[in-house]
Amino acid sequence: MFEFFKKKDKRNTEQNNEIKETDDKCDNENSGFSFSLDKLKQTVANTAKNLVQSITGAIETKEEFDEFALDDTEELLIKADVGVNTAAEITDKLRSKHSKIKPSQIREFMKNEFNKILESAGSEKINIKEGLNIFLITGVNGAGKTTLIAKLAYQYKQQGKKVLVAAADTFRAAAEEQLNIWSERAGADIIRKDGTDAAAVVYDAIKKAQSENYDILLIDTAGRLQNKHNLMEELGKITGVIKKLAADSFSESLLVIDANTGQNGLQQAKVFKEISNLTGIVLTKLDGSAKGGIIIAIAKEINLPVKLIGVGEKITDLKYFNSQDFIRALFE
Ligand SMILES: Nc1nc2c(ncn2[C@@H]2O[C@H](COP(=O)(O)OP(=O)(O)OP(=O)(O)O)[C@@H](O)[C@H]2O)c(=O)[nH]1
Ligand SMILES: [Mg+2]
Repeated sequence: MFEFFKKKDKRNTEQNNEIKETDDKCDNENSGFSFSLDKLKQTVANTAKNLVQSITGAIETKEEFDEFALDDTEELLIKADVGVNTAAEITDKLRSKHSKIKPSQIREFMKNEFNKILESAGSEKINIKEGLNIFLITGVNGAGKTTLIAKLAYQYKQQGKKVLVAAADTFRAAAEEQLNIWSERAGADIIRKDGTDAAAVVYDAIKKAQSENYDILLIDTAGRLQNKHNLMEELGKITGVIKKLAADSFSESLLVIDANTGQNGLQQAKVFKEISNLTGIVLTKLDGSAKGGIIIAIAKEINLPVKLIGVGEKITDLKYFNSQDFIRALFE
């Protein structure tokens, strides 16, 4: 067990070094939260292969939607990570006797279905207003929470905002150190308190943010899902403190999901939604992933919008998610 943590801490130290080297290479063309359609296309190329090309390639040439073609469609949708229920629902629409859709129209049909699903999941805009904005960042181990905080801190600092980071991952000593290095690089201030519980760190951070007029407070949390009871208790306490001290400033409760975890990500979203009043999802490591279909599953089955995507390890590799651009990048 201790070996595991030692290994993980060593991994984090290595990560810090890597970050130091790579984030010097910030390319201005790619800075800020926005993303060109071409770059998005490159990022989702593997997802497009898995979710669009493989399905259209197999189905388009069939004569009609008989049971074989319908089964194939459903299986391919499941393989592309849109979720079992979503795949069944989409296939049922094709099976319906009112459906006049021909296999040759599968591409247009999927495009419309995905569009409708993403639109129904709510606004993708990050909620930012005048005054203090608190972001609570949750997710399982290694999903990319600390990296996300660094990226957010950097972007908001670039916009001239006053940014404070709270190291409420008190579970692992190296986690605070990792956050410290990241925050320094982003130019943000950090609140850390060795040997206390996470809620106490959050309490101090909110007090400081309020009295010193910060614009943004980013709260990093521990990612232990192994013990759901502890996690619920800790996150419950943290959200309790935020609501008590600064309910009006609680702008975003974001769950970080690693795109490569596929259907596991859906389970994570279900558990965390119960605990921490989620307002949206951040999908990290979309770069190179073939499992971006999870965005459809999350929208349909958890009813939460993806708000941001992680597209690499550099500090500028965090982009707004826009479902219309996502659909265009997949289908055009
Ligand atoms: N390629 C890629 N790597 C990423 C992205 N976001 C994070 N990572 C990498 O994922 C690894 C884990 O990131 P962390 O930010 O430490 O994850 P965490 O959720 O804070 O992990 P714990 O604190 O252990 O729970 C690091 O090596 C990051 O560089 C991304 O968008 N793309
Ligand atoms: Mg972390």
